[in-house]
Amino acid sequence: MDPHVLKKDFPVLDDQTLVYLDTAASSLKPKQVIKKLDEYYEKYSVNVHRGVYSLSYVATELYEESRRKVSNFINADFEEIVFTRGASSALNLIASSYGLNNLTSEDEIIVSELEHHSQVLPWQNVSNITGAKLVYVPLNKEGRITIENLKKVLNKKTKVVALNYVSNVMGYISPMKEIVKLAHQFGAVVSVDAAQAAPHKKIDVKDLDCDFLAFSGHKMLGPTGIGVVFGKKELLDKMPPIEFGGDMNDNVNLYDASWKDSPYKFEAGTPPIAGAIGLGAAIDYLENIGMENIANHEKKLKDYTVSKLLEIEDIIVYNPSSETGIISFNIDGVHPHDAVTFFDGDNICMRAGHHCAQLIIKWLKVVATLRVSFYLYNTMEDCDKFIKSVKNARDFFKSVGF
Ligand code: 7TS
Repeated sequence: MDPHVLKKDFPVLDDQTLVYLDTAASSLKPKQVIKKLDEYYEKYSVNVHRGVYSLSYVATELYEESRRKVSNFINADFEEIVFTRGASSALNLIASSYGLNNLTSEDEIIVSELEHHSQVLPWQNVSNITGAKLVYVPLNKEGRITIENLKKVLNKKTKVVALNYVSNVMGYISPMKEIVKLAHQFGAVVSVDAAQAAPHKKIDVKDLDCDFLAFSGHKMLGPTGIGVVFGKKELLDKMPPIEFGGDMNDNVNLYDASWKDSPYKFEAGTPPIAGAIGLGAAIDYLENIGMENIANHEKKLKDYTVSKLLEIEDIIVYNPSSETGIISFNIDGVHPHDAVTFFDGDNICMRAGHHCAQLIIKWLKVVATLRVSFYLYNTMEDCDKFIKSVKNARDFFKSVGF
């Protein structure tokens, strides 16, 4: 893959001075995806599953074809894919439907300080309502989730293990296959937050054997407003809906109603039709390049950039050993929000803050970090521009007494 060629697919990058290093927040969108969205809105922008006319059949077919693409993308079965509004609503669905209906005060839920708020807060809510105990797997010295530490907290009371596959702050890949295997030995179900994994690495839910998995479309070249829950069919079938309304029901009586089978019972109301269709186009684009090529490219950029960063005085990198394209760092003595404003002046987009993962920021004992995250459209030239800007920022802030 040649990122210089790929860049041309991304209209935002028509501004050739722009360096986009904030894919972990949201990726840019290629024209192939934008075209597919335009096509939906221009040619068949009608509702799905209800109209008995040709246009509605077309929209329904494309919406369901995207479900097929998503299921193939992660090696799930078609009925195991529920469309949601994003990873956050996907993770909330899992916790609210499975957690609130299966856990009691006798039970334990394992999470970690490496989680995004969207993974940990829904389980905090389940814990508060059911009385189930929230247990944190201790992180190792680097801030990683390890099997050794998981063994210390897993026990017969553990009913749920809810962890990230790739951390949005540290970029570490959790040993998910081993985590699932171990959790299953204790009879726990595993809910995987794959928001930072699905865009960057091949996922095979059958091989992982995870029970649930969630991700967003907008971090993987797709539109905003679309996310995915994968759930094993036997679990989804037993879980109640958490939203009620049109299209998710079968028979409705005065005081009760029955639901469609999963996944449809979880998709109340008009679903994100354009979002799903756009996500299908994004998956086509990613598969065309190959997930392994994308992962290798990002790792190469990250290794190069970390090695250059470490040559600069006063730079602290928190995750030099990360296996993915995420770098968290600071300029010693400089608040990340001041630094990021400097980078913006060089037309470099990146994020500063707690990245919606305050627990790991507290664990690192810092107020915030700067974060770079690479994707398939980033080049070595982007890395060099970024490094130059970091050097200038460091020199500037030191010269004014930071
Ligand atoms: N889980 C992880 C690991 C994430 O990184 C994010 C978003 C989410 C869940 C939630 O996804 P959403 O699409 O519902 O927002 N992470 C980030 C980030 O790192 N910077 O901005 C959003």
